[in-house]
Formats: sequence, C-alpha cells, structure tokens
Amino acid sequence: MNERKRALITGITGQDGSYLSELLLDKDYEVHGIIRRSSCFNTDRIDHIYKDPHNEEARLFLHYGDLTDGTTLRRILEEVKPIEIYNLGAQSHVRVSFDSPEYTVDAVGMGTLRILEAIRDYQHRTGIEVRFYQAGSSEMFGKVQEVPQKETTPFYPRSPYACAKVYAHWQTVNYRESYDLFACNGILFNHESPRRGETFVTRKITRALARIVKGMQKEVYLGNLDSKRDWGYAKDYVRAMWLMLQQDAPDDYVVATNETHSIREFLDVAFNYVNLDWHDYVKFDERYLRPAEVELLIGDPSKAKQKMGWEPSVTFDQLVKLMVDADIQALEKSKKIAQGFD
Ligand code: NAP
Ligand code: F7E
Repeated sequence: MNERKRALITGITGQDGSYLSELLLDKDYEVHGIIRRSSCFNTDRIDHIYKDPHNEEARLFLHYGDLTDGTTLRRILEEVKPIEIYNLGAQSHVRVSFDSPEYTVDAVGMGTLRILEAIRDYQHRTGIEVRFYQAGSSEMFGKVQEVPQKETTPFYPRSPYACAKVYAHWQTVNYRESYDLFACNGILFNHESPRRGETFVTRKITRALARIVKGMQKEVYLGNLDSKRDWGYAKDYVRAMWLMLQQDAPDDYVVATNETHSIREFLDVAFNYVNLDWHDYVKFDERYLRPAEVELLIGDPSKAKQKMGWEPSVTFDQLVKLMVDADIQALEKSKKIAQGFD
C-alpha cells in the first residue's frame, strides 16, 4: 500500500493555510501545521477540520513553532518528514509592517531562509526530496514597472513587508539554482474570502457593512480609496499553490485575475448589493494611510494557465457578494446563539 503524502504548512491558522489544509485533506494527504502559542485559541479557521490526535482518523496535526525560531523549524522538519512544505506564515499586513519592520522582516525574510536552510541539510543528509512553496506577493511589484505585471516584471517593493518578500523570493530562486531544491515562488495577487483577516480592506468593509445592515454600526473609517487591486478568491489561489508543487520542474508563477478595481469600486458593489449608498457611511481616517502606497496592481496569469491549467473561478462581483453574504450570515448566527435559538 502507498504511504500517505505528508505536507507541512507554516501559517496554517491563516486564511490561506486553512483553505490549503482542506484541499490537501481532500486529496488524502496527512497535513502538519506549525502554530504559534497564543494566550487565546488561535485555531478558529481550522477547528472544523481538526480531530483529536488520539482519534485513528486524525490526519491533521499541529506543532508549536515560529518562523523566528530556526531550531524548532528544523526539529519539526525532522519529525514530520514531509514531501511538501508550504511557507505561508508571515506578518502579512502591509501597514503594520511600517510599524514593526524588524519583526516583519525577521519572520518573512529570515523565516524563509531558515526553512530553506533546514530543507537543504535534510535533503542532503537523507536524499529525500522536499518540495517547497514560497508565498510571494504582488506587493513585490510595488511601484509598478509594467502593466499588467508578469513573472519577468522587475520588482520595486514599497514597504518593509514587500522588501522582505523580495528577499524571500530571491533566496528561493537561489536555493533552487545552488542546491537543486524543488522550490517554487507563487507571486499571488490579493485574494480574499469570508476567512480574510478583519483588518484587510475588503473584509473590513464587508464586516462593517453587515453590522450597518443589522443596525449595530453607523460608520466605518477607511484610508486611501483610490488604490487599485487585482482581487481573487482565496480558495482558487491555494489550488495554484498545490499545482506548482505537482509540476515536473520547479518554477515561479503569477496568480491573478487580470482585472483591477479600486477600493471605491469594491464599496460600490458591496453597498449597492444591500441597497445602501456607501457615501453615507464611509469616513476618512489618515491613520489608515501608508508612508508609501502601492497605487495599481493587475496581474497576468497566462503562464499559470498555460503550464498548469490554472484559472480563477470567481469574478470580482461574485467575490464581493459572497463576502457580504457570509458576514451577514455570521452576524445572524451569532445573534441566534446569543438568544439561545441555535
Ligand atoms: P494571514 O491570514 O495573515 O495568515 C498568516 C499566518 O502566518 C497565520 O497563520 C499566522 O499565525 C502565521 N504567522 C504570523 N507570524 C508568524 C511567525 N512569526 N511564525 C509562524 N507563523 C506566523 O495571511 P494569508 O492571507 O493567509 O496569506 C498567506 C501567505 O501568503 C502570507 O505569507 C502572505 O504574506 C502571503 N500572501 C497573501 C496574499 C493575500 O492576498 N492573502 C497575497 C500574496 C501573498 P497566527 O494565526 O497565530 O497569527
Ligand atoms: O489594502 C487601502 C490600502 O491591507 C489594500 C496582504 O494580504 O495583499 C494584501 O496587502 C488597499 C491599500 O491589502 C484601508 O491603502 C484603504 O491600498 O487590504 P489591504 P494590501 O496592502 O494590498 C497583498 C498581495 C499581500 O501580500 C499582503 O499580505 O486598501 N485601504 N483604507 C485600506 N487598507 C486597510 N487595510 N485598511 C483600511 O482602512
């Protein structure tokens, strides 16, 4: 009988980590994830797929660790013996990276190097191939040098976060070329979902809108409404991560929709959907501005389509509406629970 494939995911408790875990479990993998110790439970996004490890059917296992702690990363790699590693862990908020640059760069940049070094030694010693996925970002294009952006477009990062991702990108390329690692960079453009962190602009808007609809909130404060992003659906994007590690040779891929929309357009679709006018609710607060802004992102995913058959399945309109629906439903559910109806 074939042994079950084992994957290790950093950032398993995040938006992408949770969808990727679901996808890998569906494909009959054994999934291991690295989580950070926290004073409160931080596994909300994966609780529904977690089974007690004493249960014979358990196929999802969690290990305490941190991207800033190389010794533990090595130990986990030795224990788990994965054939695929997905490096999704990050301080992933661009605005926060300006407040906390050293930590962001340590986790995002050095964290990637720590894993690459651990894989290099493990592979050299055991002769077992470990395929590596690095979660690169469209933020690396920053002040864009070409429209739309593709794999060959030069990077021009505009934040500590983006600078760290560029470092991680080139280290991944460097380890592929120097040590023959099967290491891939996904250059993923913004992708959202009902599981998106509450302080990213899309989720901040849909969550506030749900509360406005339910009469629980009167206004929402935002920053720059003019920047444009290429927004896709997170579930589609984790499929691209997996596909990259199933190819014959490692490579780098842009994953995007090839459409761009401003924050204003996102507001238009979201508020129109519930017959409200966002101008009546959205207020400006300069604290949400960034010292340097990324004005326009739009990605060309032709290579991903041509080589891996990857395509997005959810349009911008569908994405906004599914996020609004999910936040309204979540509020209704929590209200019912509070009233004891559920
Ligand atoms: P996310 O929701 O912010 O999740 C980040 C994950 O990283 C969480 O599990 C978090 O743990 C973990 N983490 C943070 N600091 C860590 C550390 N020091 N050591 C270990 N784990 C740490 O991010 P996401 O949206 O799922 O994105 C996944 C990856 O793709 C990230 O690397 C992000 O930078 C990158 N990316 C995202 C997008 C996007 O649009 N979503 C686009 C391009 C690239 P806690 O739950 O404990 O905080
Ligand atoms: O900002 C503007 C803000 O924080 C989008 C991360 O996943 O995608 C994400 O980074 C835009 C920016 O995402 C608010 O100035 C206005 O122009 O939702 P965001 P991001 O910075 O694009 C990339 C690909 C990643 O890799 C990152 O990890 O929206 N904006 N008002 C605001 N943004 C926030 N957060 N909050 C506001 O109130």
